[in-house]
Formats: sequence, structure tokens, C-alpha cells
Amino acid sequence: MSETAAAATARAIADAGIERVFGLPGGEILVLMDELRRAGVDFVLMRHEANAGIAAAVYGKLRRQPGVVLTTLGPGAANLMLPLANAYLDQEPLLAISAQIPDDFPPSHTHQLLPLHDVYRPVTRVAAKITAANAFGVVSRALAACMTRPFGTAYLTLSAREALKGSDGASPGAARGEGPALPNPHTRLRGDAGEKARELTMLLANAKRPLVLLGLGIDPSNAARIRRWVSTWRLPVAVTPKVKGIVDETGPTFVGVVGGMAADGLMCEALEVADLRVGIGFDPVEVDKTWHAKLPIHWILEAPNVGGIVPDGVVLVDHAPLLDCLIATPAPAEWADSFRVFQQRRHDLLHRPTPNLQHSTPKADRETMWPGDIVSALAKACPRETIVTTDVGSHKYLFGQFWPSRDPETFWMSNGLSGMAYGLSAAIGAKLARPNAPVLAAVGDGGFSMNAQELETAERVGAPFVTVVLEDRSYSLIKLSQEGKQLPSYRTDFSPIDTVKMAESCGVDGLRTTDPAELASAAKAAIRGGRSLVIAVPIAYADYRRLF
Ligand SMILES: Cc1ncc(C[n+]2csc(CCOP(=O)(O)OP(=O)(O)O)c2C)c(N)n1
Repeated sequence: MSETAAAATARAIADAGIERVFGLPGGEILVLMDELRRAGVDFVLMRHEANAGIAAAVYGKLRRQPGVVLTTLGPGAANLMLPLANAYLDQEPLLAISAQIPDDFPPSHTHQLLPLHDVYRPVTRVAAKITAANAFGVVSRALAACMTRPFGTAYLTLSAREALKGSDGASPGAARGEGPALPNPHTRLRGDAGEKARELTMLLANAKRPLVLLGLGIDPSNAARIRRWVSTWRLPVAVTPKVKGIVDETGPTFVGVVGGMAADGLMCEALEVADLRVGIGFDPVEVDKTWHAKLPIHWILEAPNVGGIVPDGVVLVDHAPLLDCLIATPAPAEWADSFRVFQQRRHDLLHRPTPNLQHSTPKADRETMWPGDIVSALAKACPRETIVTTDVGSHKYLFGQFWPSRDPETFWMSNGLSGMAYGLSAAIGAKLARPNAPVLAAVGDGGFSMNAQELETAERVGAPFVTVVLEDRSYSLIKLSQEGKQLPSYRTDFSPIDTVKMAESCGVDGLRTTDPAELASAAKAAIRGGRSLVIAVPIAYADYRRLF
């Protein structure tokens, strides 16, 4: 018998070198799950489809291949919006496959029937049906579409009936007219790297205070070149949160993180005083304000930004040869100290004393920990190769600005979408992709309560990591926003759920501390022992005011 659509789908996934698919089943995908198993592709069973999609996208991006998430039809498929929206806006490659009601069911059959392609088409490059005739081709094409830069998303449906049908023997790779043609950024006119290098060198020669902005459109394989260029030219450099670690943030010319993190006022000031902003791979999808449209930016993009956007008049140029030319050219001026005052102010913000804590009380006896101390203690405790994930909220602003990232791809947050429930799921994806790297998830108590149950998943699938839960019994970022708008505090506080007990009920050890030394030693011991640990750290939400 010819290969079934389910088998051809599984083969396309396995042939792409994908070893794991993440998901949560329904009866309609059991045949495909079994074909995946037979093709040697593991199924990472999670406890919510959104979490599975987020874990898959991070896993895929770290392995330089698409993440794949598999769900049932109707409700399972409906839960895919968060991860697809996240991957679409955060440049993470993600293929989502769900079941769908078979085409030949009677028209009166509306149970669990949703217009899924219509729903997901706006946030995907391919939204198509897998059929017995097109299975291998359409899946392969969807996988390739996800890896076209900027990385993105695809969505396919396979009905339980179609899954069992034999293919018509169509040759592998021959996709049949499903879904729109793909825009291929690489066919655009590309600028000459040498010419671009000369133009940029001249601009920099005339600049007193240039600032290099590194963003999401940089391929991590160019990190070594970027580092060499900015360090030999001693160029002031800022990054967006999603490329933290592309340069060593402990380096002498690192100015900070732009794009709405802590200290954003200071960063916006730095952007204003710069007399040349060089945006290498800079994508405004990460910026929650509009300075990128007002302040002139000298764009150096090798692929369009999210949404296929290329700023007017910009010709794409390959980063690698451009950087090679720049490295081979002597620096035309000296700017190393031009942002010294901003660097100092950023440092002081994290480390200055906190008058709202009783300084007479020893740190170990306080009721809450200064948020800055959490970052400092963990940064000392964790080896530099640690992969850090955050959820969304005040704690993301804190870690996004102040975590001293040193290596590429060691920091993960949802920033284009800024969707809560990212941190824990991302940690699972990261640990499965890089089993030898320690992983640390920093999450708020609000976000933790959205998907803490995935701690059980992490234990079950052998993906141990350390979770730090910053407990302030509130959606603090929103509470602070209420204050900023001079609104009364209303429905932004919640009663505590015991973080330690939650962890223990998932089979993970937990502890609570307000002592930075205990936090550091507990994290260190868990990382050394390769085991999961949840550390709850009570904080005062009002302390965040001093950092933003
Ligand atoms: C899915 C989702 N829902 C709501 C929001 C809006 N939002 C942004 S931050 C935040 C508060 C998060 O609270 P918590 O996880 O406790 O973190 P904290 O702000 O206290 O650090 C909320 C509700 C969002 N970004 N994503």
C-alpha cells in the first residue's frame, strides 16, 4: 500500500532532522503521533498547547530548525494562537499542525468546527491542508517557510480520515498548490558589502557619539564578527532584549538594552544624544515606543523585519562580508568613553541603596529582597553559559536590562508579542535543545500560576532547570501602570498560591528565601547537581518603581 498522509507527514518531519515534536493529543491525531513515533520522532507531551508551542519554538530556534507543535482539532487548535503569535512577532521558527473535521463530513456537522486556516493565515506564511496527495511536499514547504528569514510560522491541518489515506505516489517534495507563494527576501536586490562598509566608515568618522544598535535580525553565527568589530573599534553598543549576549554585556563599551526594559528613560536619553544610530539587524518589533520612527537610524539589514518590512530606501546587505570589511579597516575615530555617564547611571540604578528597606536589618532577616540583589546573586551563582528565560512583567524588565548576558542565544523572552506564560515553557524547550547548558527561568508569581504545572513535564521529560519566582502577590507591571495613570489600585493584586507547595506537588523541590546568599547557594547547588529547583523570593512591588 502506498504511504499514508500521516506517514508522509512524519517522514517529512524526520527528514528535516527534527527529533522532537511538542504537543497535547486528541483522538484525531493519534495516527500521526504513531507515525512520528515509528519515524523516530519523540512526542513531548505537555499540559497545555500554548506551552507546547512556546517550548517547540525555542527548541527549534536553538537547533536551527523549525519547532513543531501538534494538537487536536477545535479546542486544541484554538490554543495555538499564543505560540503562533509569539513566534510570528519574535522571529522564532514554528510549524503548528492540528487536526480538522474531514472535508467530507456533512455540512450540518459543526461540532468542534472552526475556520482554522482563516484564523491563522494572518500570522503564518503557509496555512494549508495536508492531503494524501500533497503530504510530504506541503509539510516540507511549510518547514522551509518557517526558516526563511525573518524566521516565522506555518500552520497545517490534517484530518483523521485524510491521515489514513494512501498518497498518490507524488514525488517527495512536489507540493501541490496549497497556500500562498512565499516572499523570499533573499531574491531582493542586495547591496555591495564593500561599498556599504566604506559608507558606514565615513559616517562613523564624522560621528562624535555613535551608538550601534544590535537587533533580532542578526544571525548568531555573526556574533564573533560583531564582537571583533565593536571591540577593535571600541564602539559604544546597545542591544535589544532578544539578542542579549550577541556581545558580552560586561564589556567596556556596552551601553545597555533598548526596547522598553528597566532604565528605559535612560536608554531613550542615550538614543537621543547619539549623533549616529547604526541599526544592525534592528527590528522595531521589540520596541514599545515610537522613537525608532522619529530618530534617524542608519539601517543595516540582511533580511526584512517582522511583517516583511524594509524601511524606505534601504537595500539589504549580507552582514558577514560587511563585518569582515569593517574588521579589516582601522577605526576612523575614538568613541569608547562617549557614553560613560550613561553606563555609570545604569550601574547605579541597580546597585544604589534602597531607602524603603530597613538598612539596619541584615539582608537575611528582611521580609523582601531588593530585586537588584536577585539579579546580582544569580549572576554570581550561574556559570556564564547559563540560558536564562523570563516571563512577562516587571521581572522581565529587570532581567532584560540587568542580567549580564555574555554569550549569544543565552537569553530568551517574549518581546515582540510580550505574552505571559513564556518563561517556563521556553526553559523546557531550551533545556531539551541544550541539555548540557544550565537553564534558569525567572518568572513573576502571576505568570508562574499560568503554567507551573509544566514543572511536572520538565521532570518527566528529563529537562531540569532552576526557576526563580519573584513573589509580589500582584500583576505588578500593571499595578505600576495603574499608579502611573493615577488610577486607584483595582484588581491587580491576588492572594498568594504557595509556590513551594506548587513545586513540590509537581515533584520538584522548592524553597523560599529573602537572603541573597541563600538564593545564590541554592541555585548553584541545583545547577551543579543537575536537578530542578524552584526558589520563591518575596519582593516589594514598589521597589520596581526605582528601576523603571
Ligand atoms: C497573556 C498575557 N496576558 C496579559 C498580559 C498583560 N500583562 C503584562 S505584564 C502583566 C503582569 C505579570 O505579572 P507577574 O507574572 O506577576 O509579573 P510581575 O509584573 O509582577 O513581575 C500582565 C497581566 C500579557 N502581557 N500577556
